[in-house]
Amino acid sequence: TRLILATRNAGKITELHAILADAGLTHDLVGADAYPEIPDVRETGVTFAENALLKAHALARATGHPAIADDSGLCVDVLGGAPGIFSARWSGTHGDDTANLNLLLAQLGDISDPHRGAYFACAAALALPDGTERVVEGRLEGTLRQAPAGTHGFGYDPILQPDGEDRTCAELSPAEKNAISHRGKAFRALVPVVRELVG
Ligand code: ITT
Ligand code: NA
Repeated sequence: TRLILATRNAGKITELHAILADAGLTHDLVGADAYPEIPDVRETGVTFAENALLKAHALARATGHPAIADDSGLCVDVLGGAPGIFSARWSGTHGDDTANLNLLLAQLGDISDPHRGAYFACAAALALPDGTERVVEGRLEGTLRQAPAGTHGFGYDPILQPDGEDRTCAELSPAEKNAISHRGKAFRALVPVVRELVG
């Protein structure tokens, strides 16, 4: 069965292929880039779950196939949860991971370690062409470093050190990150739902 991956973020696509394959999903995963005629979805929701559902519904409706979507971001305690749903465009340029990360580090300045708590959040949504929908969430709690470290992953990975780790997410191997990440947790919870509703 064809299952649309309603995202254009290359980092997410890489991780989702590994997470879903490890969970035993054998569907034919087709990215949104295979449908260039379908316009980008406007993320007008105010929560990760709302935005993930918007993306999944748009692709399911437009393609006639079941679609899964990811909306995710970094929530910083001392910033009241920002950048949150604005993580991809925090610096003003959508998807400029380096500019987004550098702006966030500048905003935190030298705020000391115990006050640098943050978590990654991921909402994983499934939508069917008939409008059926499900959404589940996962989190990865940690602390923000003063300076980036590591080359794996994407986005804010070089500055988030998961609780209980001495490395940043960008210093973990892809398999190590997927085992504990917000995205791994959310999509492993979505797999049985896909099995039930899609087959
Ligand atoms: P799609 O909407 O096409 O999926 P996007 O990049 O716009 O792609 P989001 O709106 O969900 O996706 O934004 C997610 C942002 O949150 C992403 O750009 C990263 O900066 C950050 N982020 C999410 N998951 C992350 C992770 O695992 N590691 C590091 N940063 C992450
Ligand atoms: Na978003």
